[in-house]
Amino acid sequence: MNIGIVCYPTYGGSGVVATELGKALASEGHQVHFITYAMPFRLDSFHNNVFYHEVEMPNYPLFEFQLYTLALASKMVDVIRYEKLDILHVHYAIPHATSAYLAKQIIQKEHDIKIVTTLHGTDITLIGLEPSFLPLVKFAIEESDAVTSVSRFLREKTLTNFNIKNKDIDVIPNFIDTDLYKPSQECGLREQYAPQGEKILMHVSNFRPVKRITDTVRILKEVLKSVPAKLILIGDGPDRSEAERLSRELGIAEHVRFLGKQTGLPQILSAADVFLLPSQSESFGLSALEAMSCGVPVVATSSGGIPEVVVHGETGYVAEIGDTDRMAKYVVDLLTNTKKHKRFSEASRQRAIDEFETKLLLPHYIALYERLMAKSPSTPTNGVATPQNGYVLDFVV
Ligand code: GMT
Repeated sequence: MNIGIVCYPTYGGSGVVATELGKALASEGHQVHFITYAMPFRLDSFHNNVFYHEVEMPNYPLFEFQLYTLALASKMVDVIRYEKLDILHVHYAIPHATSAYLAKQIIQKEHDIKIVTTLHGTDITLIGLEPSFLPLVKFAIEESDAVTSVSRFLREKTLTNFNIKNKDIDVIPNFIDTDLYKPSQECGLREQYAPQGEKILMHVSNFRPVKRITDTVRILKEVLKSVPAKLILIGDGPDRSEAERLSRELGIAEHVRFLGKQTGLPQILSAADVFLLPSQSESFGLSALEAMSCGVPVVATSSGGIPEVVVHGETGYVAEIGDTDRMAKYVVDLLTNTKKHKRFSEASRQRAIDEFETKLLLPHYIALYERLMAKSPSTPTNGVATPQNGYVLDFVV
């Protein structure tokens, strides 16, 4: 199949999922065309069957605000037309699903493109609910040929928040390459930051308010009352300076290390004893899954889809949002009970393999694409390309 993938290229879960999906599809022989404004950060090397189309943003003095939604729609039309896309899969509804709708309208007389929208999180739970976006998000969801969400929680939220009645939403959870994300020789991090054998708490995110990263500092403060420990924070974003300030105010700055954005996450995660995810809202929690796959138990909030990933009392613990004392108790419990920690670590790894391995979940996306193509009036039944409105479609069996 020829598949277009649209995503945010920056440090964030939806871009990671979209890029890993594209790479996995390409390795199965599909032609994958990424359409976005910058190279997705996980597309850092050459991959067969992967192409990248950059959205150009014209500078014009009259436009006080950038018109990305429109520039993206035009680029979509180009790629659909000249790369003969079968499927256009957009990740994160705003504004990608709207651009895709526009592109489909523009090209529909010559080409029957199928639009798949994957909902990831705050497009539904936060920013999508703003009056400036809500009607557009609802419309784009209803007009997509297929919609997927990354958790059951997000599916329910979408149906209720947007009052959607007649649309099936397939739940396809986030996935992980467990051969890449596995317990491994760590990268020397423990030696450098915990030389006295201190335990390591870790958190990875883009430090937006929704992640409540200051709660990781509060948890560490409590944990330090009973266990020598260090907190390693990976990533960057708006709440970093507040977390730095809080760690100084609480007198524990020497136990907190901010490493900024990093690559080589599997090795970094392998150095952790416990992963923290104290989010206010989390539709899935890909970073928790990455930690679990590396054999690191997770202590998190019970918000959103996290309990679909972290099994309380088996692969980690969940607590109420903001209950840092309870989360600290859970952390201490894991850090002071070697047998339990080992059991949780093994169960975490096993759950990643059994439930979320890429090889298990990729076929769900492929089946969805095939289902849509089978519905297409232009899809031939004999594997031979058919002209439609003077336009020849590629058909790959
Ligand atoms: O929804 C967001 O805030 C953006 C998105 C991203 O690009 O980081 O994150 C969401 O998508 C991830 C991948 O599906 C999920 O694992 C995250 O839980 C989700 N974030 C939130 O719901 C806050």
